[in-house]
Amino acid sequence: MNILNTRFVRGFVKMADDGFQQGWHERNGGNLSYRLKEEEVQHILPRLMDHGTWQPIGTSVPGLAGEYFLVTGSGKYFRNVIVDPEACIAIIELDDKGENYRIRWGLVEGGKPTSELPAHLMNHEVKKRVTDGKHRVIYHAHTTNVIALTFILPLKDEIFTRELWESATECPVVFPGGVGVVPWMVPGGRDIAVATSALMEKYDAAIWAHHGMFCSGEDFDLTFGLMHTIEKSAEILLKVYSVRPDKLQTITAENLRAVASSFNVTLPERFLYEK
Ligand code: 2HA
Ligand code: ZN
Repeated sequence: MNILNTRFVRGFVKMADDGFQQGWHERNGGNLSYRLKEEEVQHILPRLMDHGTWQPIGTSVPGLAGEYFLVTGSGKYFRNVIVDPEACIAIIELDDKGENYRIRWGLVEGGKPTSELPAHLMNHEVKKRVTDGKHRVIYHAHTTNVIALTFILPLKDEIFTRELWESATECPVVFPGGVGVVPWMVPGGRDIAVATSALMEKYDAAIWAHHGMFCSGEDFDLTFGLMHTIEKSAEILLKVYSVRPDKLQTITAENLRAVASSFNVTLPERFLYEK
């Protein structure tokens, strides 16, 4: 099957363009990865190249040994993914230890997978384990309003989660587990990957202070929707704080508990503290 016509490549390309249209991917900002299903790999196997050389991932992900991923390319622009996917994205295969990768398709003009490959793969490894293989998408975007909030709110999971839940009624239903926050760190390496994947044990979203956000999900719609919901909530909150230093009224802890019981979600008590 022509790889460009597969459902997962089309979904990936659409999501990259959706993110660009939102303004979250200036220049080469952001990156996206998808863990292929076994049957998707089987379908495209005859179209993959077999001569790529093995390269170190920069970390070790034994839980993903032998898996295939569709990833954006390092230095490639989200803006161009829809125009020329074969030049901007790649399918990579991991070796049997989860320590090296090789390119099996894409990046036809050269290049390598996203500079955040360690963070993507370490997040995938955690999410594959804790969701029993359900989560397949990891998405990193430079979400403007979330980034702005990291300059004005304390960098604590409890505070970001509560403030974001309070800013739009559907938030506690969309991310009942809350959001984690990684303090400012150098991007692109193993350290920030370790810090982010530790948060992915309990959250589906992790904010990188002064940089952006990582989201994880089962498919493209859910993962994009999570990023979109959190960023919109941050936009509302920032607008509120731009008009006045405090809120005249808000969604209270009691209101949040009522939403949780009505929508059958459990909100961890540590986010429902008295103010
Ligand atoms: O440039 O977003 O975090 C890609 C990135 C690095
Ligand atoms: Zn980034």
